[in-house]
Parts: sequence; C-alpha cells; structure tokens
Amino acid sequence: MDASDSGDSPRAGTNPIDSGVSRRTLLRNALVVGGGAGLIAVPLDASSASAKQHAPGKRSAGTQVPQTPPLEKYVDPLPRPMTAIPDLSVYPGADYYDITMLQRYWRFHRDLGAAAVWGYWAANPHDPHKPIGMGYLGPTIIATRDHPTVAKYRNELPTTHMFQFVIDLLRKGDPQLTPIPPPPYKPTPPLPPHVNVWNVVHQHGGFTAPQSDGMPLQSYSPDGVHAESYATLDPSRVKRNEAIYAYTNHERASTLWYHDHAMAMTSLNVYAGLAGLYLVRDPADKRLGLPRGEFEVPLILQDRTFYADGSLAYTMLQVQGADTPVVNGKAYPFLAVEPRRYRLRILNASNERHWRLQFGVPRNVMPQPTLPFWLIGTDQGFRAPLQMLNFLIAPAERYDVIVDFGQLPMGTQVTLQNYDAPVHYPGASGTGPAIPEIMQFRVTKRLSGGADQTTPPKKLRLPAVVPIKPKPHTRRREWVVYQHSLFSTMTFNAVPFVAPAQDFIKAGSTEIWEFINPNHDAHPMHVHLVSFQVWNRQPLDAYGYQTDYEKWLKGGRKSVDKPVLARYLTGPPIPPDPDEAGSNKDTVKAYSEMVTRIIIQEFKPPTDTIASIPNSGTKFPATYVHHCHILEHEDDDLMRPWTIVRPPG
Ligand SMILES: [Cu+2]
Repeated sequence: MDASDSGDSPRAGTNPIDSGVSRRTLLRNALVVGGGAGLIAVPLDASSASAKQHAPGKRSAGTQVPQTPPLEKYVDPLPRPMTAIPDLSVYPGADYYDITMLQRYWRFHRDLGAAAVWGYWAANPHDPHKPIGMGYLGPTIIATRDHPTVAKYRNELPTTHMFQFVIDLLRKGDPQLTPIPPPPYKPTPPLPPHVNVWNVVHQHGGFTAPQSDGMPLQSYSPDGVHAESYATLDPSRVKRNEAIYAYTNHERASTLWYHDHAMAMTSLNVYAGLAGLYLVRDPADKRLGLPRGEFEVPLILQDRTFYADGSLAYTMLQVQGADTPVVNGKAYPFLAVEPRRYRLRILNASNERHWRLQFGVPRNVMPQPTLPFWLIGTDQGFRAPLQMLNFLIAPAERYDVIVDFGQLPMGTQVTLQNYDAPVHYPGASGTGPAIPEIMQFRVTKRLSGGADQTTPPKKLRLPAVVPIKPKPHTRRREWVVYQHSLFSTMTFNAVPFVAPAQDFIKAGSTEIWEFINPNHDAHPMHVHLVSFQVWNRQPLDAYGYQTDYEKWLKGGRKSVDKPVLARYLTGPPIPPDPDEAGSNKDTVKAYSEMVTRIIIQEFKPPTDTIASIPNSGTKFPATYVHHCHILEHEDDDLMRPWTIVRPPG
C-alpha cells in the first residue's frame, strides 16, 4: 500500500469510526412497538431519539460512513477460485488438506490498491513452494460423496485484528457490541484477555461429528490460546495453533462452503476474507448432462466497502451492509461467455446482505427485460428444475442455476442485477447502501466444440427430493427471536449463547422447528448437522406475542404464563415459496412477523470412525448449534446450542 494515502484512509487496526449510529440501532432489528392494526416499526434512523439513547456520549451523529471511491464497472475478469489438491498419502482412504490461514494482499479492483486480507491457503502436495490460494477467500475443496476428507487448519494470522477497533470496543464492554443477556443471565466476557484474533473453520452444510464441526467455542488463536471446547483429531500431529477435522461427505452432491465461525468475531473474520467453497460431487452425476468444466462457474457473492487506498472498511457498526459488490473477490467483475448453457453455483457469503437476483438483458435483445433461468439445486443439493425470473438469496443460502446464453446474439451483455432487496429483508429504505448491479456476462466467445451438448434443463432427470412427512407425534420445538429491550442483544428464547444447552433431542428423531420471529426483518436461520425442508409459515400477532413474552419473562419464566403460539396466529399456514418447496435446505429465511416451520428428518450424527482416525466419530451426548446467519446477529447473540442424546435402549 502507498503510505501517502494514509492521511484520510485508516489502516487495518486503526479506528475509523466515530459514529452516532450504533450497531444496535442498525444491525439489529428494532422490535415492533405499538398496538393493534397500527404496528409501528421503530425507525432505523440515526437521528431518532431512541437510537441515540444507547449511543456512547463520545460518539456524535453525522460522522461520515466510509464510502468506496467511484469504480469503473466490469473492467476486471471474474476470478475462478483455484481448486485445492488433496494429498492421498497422509490418511489412507481419505483426501487430506493442509490449510493455513494467512494475512496477505489482494487487489479487489483494477483501480484500487492492494489490500491486506485474510484467506485460506492449501498446501500443494506436488510443490511445497506453491501453496494454493489467492490471498482473499480460500481454494475450492472438491469432495467425492462418501469419500472422507481430513483437513488440518493452521492459524498463522496476525495477533492484532484487521478490525482491531471493533475488538477493543467489544473488550471494553461497549453496549453496542457486547451481548447483554436478559435477566436472570449475567454478561460474560466474550474473549479471554489478550486474545484479539482467534479462528475456527466450520464446514457449512456438512454432516459432521461435533469435534470436527468448528463451532465458536472450538476457536483457537495464532499463538495457541484455546476456547473452552477446542477439539482436534490426532492430537499428536498438531501444534497449539492447529486443529485436524474429518468430514464424512455423506451428503448428496451439493454446494457446501467453509468459513470462519470464531467466538464473538465471526463477522469480522469472514469480512476479512475467511470463506471458501466446498463442493460434494457424486460420480453418478456425470451422466446428468449438466454444464461442466469452464461452463460450471461458482459465484461467491459478497458486499465490501473500500477506503481510497483499496483497503477494507468495516462499516457495519454504522450501516447495514457494505456498498460494493464483490464476486469471487473482485468488485464489479465480468465474465466472457460462449452462447451456451452455464451452470452457476451461487453462494451468498455476505455478512448481512440479502440479494434479489435477476439477469438483465438489453431491451432490444429479448421481448422481456430479464433472462429466465432454471433452478436445479439449493443448499443441500439437486431439486426438480424450476424456471424462474428472479430469487431472493439470504446470507449463507446457495442457489444452483442454469442460465442459457445460447439464444443471445454475439456481443450481448447480461447484467446480474439486484433489485427490491434492502440489506436486511424486507428492511427499511436508507439503512444500508443499495447495490443495483453486481457483475456482467458478455456473450463474446465463439461456441467451442460444436453445439451445446448439455441436457435442456426441462429434460434434466435430477436426483429426486423425498418429502419429509411429520408423524402424528412429531415433536415441535420453538425458537423465539427475542430482543430483550429496544435495540438490545437478540437471543433465542431469551437465553444467551454461552448458557449450557437446555434442549435435548433424541438421536434418530424427527422434529418440526418453529422459528418465531416478531421482528420486522427476516433472519436466515442455519441449523448445523442436518438437512431439512421448509414446512410452512404462518403470520403472527407480533406485538401481542412480544408483549406477552415480556410478561412471561418478567414473571420469572413460569411455564403457566408462557405464550401459547397458537393463540397469536393471525392467518392460515402459507406453503413454502416455490424455490423452497421440494428443496433440501440447511438455511431458511425466517420472515418477519411470522412463524417459519422447518421439518428435520433425522437428528443422527455420524458415529462411524472416519479414515481410521481414533475418536473421529460422534460420541453422545453430541452438542451442535443453530444460529442466525446474519453474522453480526450470530456474534451478538442469536445462536444456541442443543444436544443430541442417545435414545434409551
Ligand atoms: Cu438475524
């Protein structure tokens, strides 16, 4: 980086923030106040009196939010994340990866300077001097269904955080950042003394034993400080800043991903770059006739804000989301395509931003302004093809789509557009920067290899999704998104994350989970370990429910006072959205003022030994977590553990 830029562009580790708008006012959803039909949403406005009451005195309203300098669009080609190369010699019968977390430099745009970023680097078994990575994000790991993967994750990041000012505020107990639990729970320090950076890798969507799952309390720092539930396989092979995890890959072919999940700082660590794709392939899928090779393109969607020197600005203490689209690490990239079908594997790896995506085409090219596409898969794998014009993708969701550029004249520019989706959904206008355009596909390459030989999406015969049916006595479990006071910490069921699990689930059981969301924004809920289906949603008297829930809490949480959900439902059940129906999911949009129900087929963690590694299978009781995948909400404090217990006998 050029030192001459440093005057007005703070660096990693400095504090660019002096804001009157708190994270609590903007990141968290204000709860609904008011009554009857006239529900009033608390304004998410920096200047409102209620917003100010929680802001520390030294912050003044009106301080500027960092903004990315104007960038020329579509000048950088879309990068393709490299694929990591497995070492087959370390654990017989498994693909082994040696992955290091490092701070390196990465240029997000032709006209921006190189930025310090965090990323994953995979050792190259063929050449130790050429680790596989690009600085930002991580290489794609490609696994074969039912063939296990073993990974060693080494933490060599700096011991001062890239966004140290946030860590400092957190450690000081800043009320904007520190989880403040509802009574009778007491706050606990979120980090040990002297730990500014720690990390843990979670394979999102994986069917993984708890000791390899990478949950927040398994974090470990570059200098070897361990959180209380740190775990590793094969301890004789690891140093204190490392952990070895094993993955079964007993999933259907699917678009999984891996990302940081560290206690109290997941949002900062992922923003700095710690995420990558993890694709599970089924050899049988080669027969399906899907676009492959260079015609299968992963799109990792994120939003980032940059200082003038190109370095990353973390603005989410001040506003929702960031101001610039970044795909596979480049701002406003383009991809030159052939006139044929492409398979796009789209991951929303943003901290907070929901995107409503469509493929815009010039008016003179098609009778309609958008190019239809086919949805062929979601979080947990293939589904029946569904033709769509747009879709809403929440943080952590994946959409596997086929787009046909074959009917478009040479030279056509197709723009991936984002419309009608504020950062939070449905959100309020003005709470975060709008990003109407993301990237461009240019039909400029000649059709190679003769005609497009892939199967037309309508005729695809994809592995079927079997509907999960409840049984008469299927247990229902409620998770209330509860905000203890206006703009304060959000929890599930008014219990902080660090309190021990209170939910004990019998191994092998089917359950319906009810996410009760009286907030006026959606929360993307992710459940570790399991694959589920969206059952239905039902509108909720949010104000009435919230009021009576408060009464229950203030009355000492007596079970007789607990609001009975059925009394607050204001309409019939609503079936899942078309893209959710008949889909296997691991993340679901819990819409505002609704109960969202999911059905989970089976709580059955993998118990078999993986790759002959001792203690690699699940031991009961087995504790996992679920959480909101708005990463700032997860850090603060919308996450809970639950425990799978062996059934008696
Ligand atoms: Cu949330």
